[in-house]
Amino acid sequence: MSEAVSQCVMDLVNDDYVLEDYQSAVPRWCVGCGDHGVLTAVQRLCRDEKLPPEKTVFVSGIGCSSRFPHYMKTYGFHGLHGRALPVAQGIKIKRPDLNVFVIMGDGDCCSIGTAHWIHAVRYNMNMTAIVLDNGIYGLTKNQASPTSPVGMVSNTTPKGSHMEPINPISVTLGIGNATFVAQAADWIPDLTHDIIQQGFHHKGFSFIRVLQRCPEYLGHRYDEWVQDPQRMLLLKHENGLDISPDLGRIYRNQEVHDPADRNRARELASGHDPIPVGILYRNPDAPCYEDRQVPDRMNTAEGVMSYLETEFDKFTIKPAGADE
Ligand SMILES: Cc1ncc(C[n+]2csc(CCOP(=O)(O)OP(=O)(O)O)c2C)c(N)n1
Ligand code: SF4
Repeated sequence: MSEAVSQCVMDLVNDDYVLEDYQSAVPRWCVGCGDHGVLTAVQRLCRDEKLPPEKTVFVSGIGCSSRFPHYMKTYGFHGLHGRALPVAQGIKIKRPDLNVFVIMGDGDCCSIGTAHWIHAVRYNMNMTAIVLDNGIYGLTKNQASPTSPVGMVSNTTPKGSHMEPINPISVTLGIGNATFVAQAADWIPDLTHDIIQQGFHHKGFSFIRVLQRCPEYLGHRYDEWVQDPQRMLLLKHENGLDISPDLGRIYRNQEVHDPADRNRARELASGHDPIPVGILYRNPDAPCYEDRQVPDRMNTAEGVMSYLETEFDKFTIKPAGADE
């Protein structure tokens, strides 16, 4: 059977996927951890988009949230704390055909991984980065992170955190090359699914912050917003999210926001109450880093030979007058 025919047969066989095709190990997160809902939203997205598991890779650092790749029946790379993004970039540059997702905690992305975060936004490679922001170091059992709220008592802030947290979406919007910035909340799973889906379809680097509950160490952080849906501000637009009637009945506080409007996105991002959720900013026209690359001639034996010959030629001692 020719390669083209066998690929065609594979495509037919894999035409329909079910959730089980993406479910792997049983998650070991605490009961009530917000990561569970995000995992399900992402597995639904993979099914809805019919992503071939063998063409999909989840990359993470270290943290509770970074266990994510273990729970996906796709390729995965559970790397080093703070280093998920450069690993994902390496994968994408060599295998642009893969669907690349990056999962980070707030410590992972906004503390030790900050330099990689800024530059990944700048490179604008085509991948979907999700930050599960619980405002705490969960895996290492309760240390303050850069997104911890003022006053939060933890092992490293026994008298309460006194520093203002950084706002990951405001920071990302401040980077000139940002092309997709969104915010979701784990307790609105349908919306989280839709936002990540839009990020997946964006050609470029999608940065999605998910407000995530950590009942173990910061249990009541979002209680007021969970209990009062009107304190969430849903952003909708014909070029953004379409809010379903069911969701709209519960979350009536909505704003029509054009994701092309970066200035309004910045204002919205700094809002804490109500908390904005949806697509804050999108620029679909910026070039991706990988599209700017010239074809890599070092990928083939002929390419390597021709490169070496060019280089060796520079050192060839030519007989006098040979250049004339
Ligand atoms: C280089 C390095 N520094 C520190 C650690 C210890 N460490 C592991 S996970 C973690 C923080 C986890 O917090 P976060 O990234 O917010 O993820 P969460 O566990 O809350 O999901 C730290 C400090 C490490 N593994 N490697
Ligand atoms: S410690 Fe917090 S973030 Fe980690 S699994 Fe438990 S609830 Fe989730």
